[in-house]
Amino acid sequence: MIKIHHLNESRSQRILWLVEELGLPYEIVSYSRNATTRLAPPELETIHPLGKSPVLEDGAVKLAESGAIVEYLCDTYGQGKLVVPAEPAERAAYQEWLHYAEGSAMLPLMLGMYVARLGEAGAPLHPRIESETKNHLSYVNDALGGRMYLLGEGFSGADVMMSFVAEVARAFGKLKDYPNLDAWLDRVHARPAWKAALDKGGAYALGR
Ligand SMILES: N[C@@H](CCC(=O)N[C@@H](CS)C(=O)NCC(=O)O)C(=O)O
Repeated sequence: MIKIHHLNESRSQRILWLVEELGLPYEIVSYSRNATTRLAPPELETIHPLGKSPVLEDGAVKLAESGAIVEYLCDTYGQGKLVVPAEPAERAAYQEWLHYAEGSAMLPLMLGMYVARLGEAGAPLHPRIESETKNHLSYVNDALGGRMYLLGEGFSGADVMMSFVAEVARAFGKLKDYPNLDAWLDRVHARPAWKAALDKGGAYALGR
């Protein structure tokens, strides 16, 4: 059975959501962040050297990067349930979203979170972080213009991957100027599988 190593209030929530979308049986192994540092507990390092979440186990497969996990789950179990493009140009556009979420869009948001801890010492970095955050949020907002989901009418792993970007942006109060992105996040939060995953994943302040 699929096993998901899940850290509370983290990116692994979207993997729980995806397996709910796919209607798969799965087991959650839960870990709690340190209340002070917000870091993962050391037990996660016994599962994978990086000590991060999510980690997915499925038979001989063990994966510790969200984009790879989403691609694997959609390719293996997604046919007929989600949009999994096969035509090369559509597949390339889909994969671009899968990589873009963690490879580019999360960077300014994470930098904003870390640099905020520096107080005044971080001030010289704020303009660049702010302009890059706008750059990425505008790009995604424009891509969603007139679209229900990132690939069009059909829900896909691209929406799952990009959801965390929008959630973090919303948690920092940054979605107000991006109505398409804001409305899309409401749409994904309204999906029954999203709600089912929230009930199973425990505390997740980002999504509520
Ligand atoms: N790019 C990786 C990031 C993994 C990651 O940084 N996970 C965070 C949770 S959102 C984590 O485990 N943090 C705890 C720690 O670093 O101690 C992915 O998307 O899977």
